[in-house]
Amino acid sequence: MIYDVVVVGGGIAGLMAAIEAKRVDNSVAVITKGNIFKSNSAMASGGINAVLNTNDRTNLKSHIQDTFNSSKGLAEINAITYMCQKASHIIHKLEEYGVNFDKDEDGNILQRPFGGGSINRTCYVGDKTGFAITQALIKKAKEVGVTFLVNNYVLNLATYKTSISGVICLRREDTSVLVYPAKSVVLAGGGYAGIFRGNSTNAQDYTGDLLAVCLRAGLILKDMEFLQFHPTGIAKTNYLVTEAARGEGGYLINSDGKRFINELETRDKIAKAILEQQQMGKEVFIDLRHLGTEKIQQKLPSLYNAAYNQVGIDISKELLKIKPVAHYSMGGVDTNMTETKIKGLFVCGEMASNGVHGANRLGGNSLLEGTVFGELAGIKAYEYSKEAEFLPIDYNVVIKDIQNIDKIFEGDTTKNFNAIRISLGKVMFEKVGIIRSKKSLIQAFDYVKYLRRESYSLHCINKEKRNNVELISILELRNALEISEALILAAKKRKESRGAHFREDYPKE
Ligand code: MEZ
Repeated sequence: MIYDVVVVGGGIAGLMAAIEAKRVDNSVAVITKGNIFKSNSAMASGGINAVLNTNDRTNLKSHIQDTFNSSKGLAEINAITYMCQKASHIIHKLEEYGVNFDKDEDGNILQRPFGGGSINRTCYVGDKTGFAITQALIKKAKEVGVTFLVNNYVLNLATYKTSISGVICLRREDTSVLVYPAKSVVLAGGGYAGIFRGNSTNAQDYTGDLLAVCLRAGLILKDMEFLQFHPTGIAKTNYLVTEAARGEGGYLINSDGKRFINELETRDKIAKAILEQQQMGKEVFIDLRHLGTEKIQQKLPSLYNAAYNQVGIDISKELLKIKPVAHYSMGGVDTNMTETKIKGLFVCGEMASNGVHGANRLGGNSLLEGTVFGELAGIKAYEYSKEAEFLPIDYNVVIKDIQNIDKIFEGDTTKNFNAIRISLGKVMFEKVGIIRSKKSLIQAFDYVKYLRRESYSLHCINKEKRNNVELISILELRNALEISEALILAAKKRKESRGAHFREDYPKE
């Protein structure tokens, strides 16, 4: 099982990278932790930003400027410019791959308004854009001959001197530790918003595994304090109420029936405004009734069904109660246009901190960033692999991983990993959530340190080697605690308020 290029992650960034890296004469594999249809990319349902006419310099400039403004000055203009300039090319490539963007009668791609955007530039497929793109990319990846290695959990990277030599994985099916040697590797494993379990749109296992892997490999994590809270999740279930609902004209109202913010402000501002309403004892709702059944069925069919099926609300007739939910990590592995300081290792998508989002990502830019930088990572990984050799694997690291897993199987415990996972999510939301302070961060830090100690005394109660869910959960939890610590440390250090990071003890930017 040797591949020229190994890509880790089956979301849009990873799929795009794999498609680009695959040529007739090489081998490319995508490793995924679960099944291939499960990724957070589908979560970005409202659309993907692009200025479609590349000659339109004014609107291209405004996309760059809006992205930079939203980042609160922390983004890197070169990276943003690259992304915005590539947007039109990416949309046409996605169309070629089979993504059927909504169009008007003349065949022009429709674009809806999104928060923080000075013009309508969000292209969409109803309210399931991320899902539609992911499906098309999976199909394309299969067509071009990418191999999918599903249910493989990455434990660590194998490096030789200053270069990548492969990826060390746990095969879930039988708990064996495997090494996948590769000439180059792309990591695109998503972010860490799932740590805020109970208050996150992310699946519960999106807790920053690969960031912890990178940290152990000596890479730097950057901007970890910037965690985006999406203003609107269904209050009871955390299901994402897409920003498209506000883009299409939905209102946010409180329990007095009053609107309290411009619904097309950036996400950081809206999330904070909602929290303030809640702190005043008010409930917050999204009101879509005035849009009418026809428009809702046409533009927001998935939301209509989800609200009805999950909480019994008919959004064309009733208000839907919402709350802000952890959605996206702006922080991640420090990269320079996908490159890292480990030669042959490229990082892209949500797990990368590549300078395009800064302190607050613009809605609709996540699918764009994932596809643009996924494409770039794939090209670079291919080019690197063309010139590179397979390098030796350091089996000391592999043996350590095997011993670590043996230890988790040996011994017994009365402690429950799930209870720790839930209390981590609760503490992170309460103390490191939308509003933070020195006091709350110190409390969270002490608690996370305590949980980290506890996590090292966890063992599998179930000793079965086939598909042991408990084992993966313990490994994930340890990574999540490490990443939580990084987030809290960064939040403690940033003694100011900026974008998604609000310190009540340092309210000024
Ligand atoms: O970019 C996103 O996160 C997105 C499009 C989400 C949404 O509300 O649909």
